[in-house]
Amino acid sequence: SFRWVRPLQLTLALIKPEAVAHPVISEAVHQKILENNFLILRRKELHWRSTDSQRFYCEHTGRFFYQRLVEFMSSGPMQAYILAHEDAIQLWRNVMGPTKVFRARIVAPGTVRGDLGLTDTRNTTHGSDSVESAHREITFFFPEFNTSNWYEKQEPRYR
Ligand code: RTP
Ligand code: MG
Repeated sequence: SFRWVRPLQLTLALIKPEAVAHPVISEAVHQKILENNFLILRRKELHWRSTDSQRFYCEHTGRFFYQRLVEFMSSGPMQAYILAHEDAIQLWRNVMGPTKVFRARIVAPGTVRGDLGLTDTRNTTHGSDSVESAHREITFFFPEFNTSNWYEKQEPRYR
């Protein structure tokens, strides 16, 4: 019998600097990616200048946490991933858990932020929140990766 399989969706995931600074933590996040059967299409380590950080988080300009977020994200190397899965955006956000770490610890133990997050800023990971932001963020980190080309290349698959 054949079962319709929905197409793969892309998301951009980041392992933030405080996690990359402790390989046991970044390795645990990497294991979570593998355990959840994401396909890793691209992966790289990079160190932002504060202007990169400001550009990436421009939607949060003026929020009370903006300045410390921008400074923190350019404080050391991080790792960027392009992940593919059915409903990758929502799945990765579920794996990360809530933004606020004390909330994550109480309502979402077992998630990345619930188990490994330190503060609301040093909360281990980032994930795109919509198809539009995934496209913007993938292009931000991997300008040579053509997302629309990738989506078009996917054929309906049966199994
Ligand atoms: P992210 O963008 O990092 O995947 O997380 P998110 O959608 O859950 O959170 P968002 O509202 O987009 O915020 C981006 C990052 O800003 C920091 N933040 N701090 N202190 C605070 O109340 C606060 N709120 C947000 C977090 O580090 C969050 O990841
Ligand atoms: Mg966000």
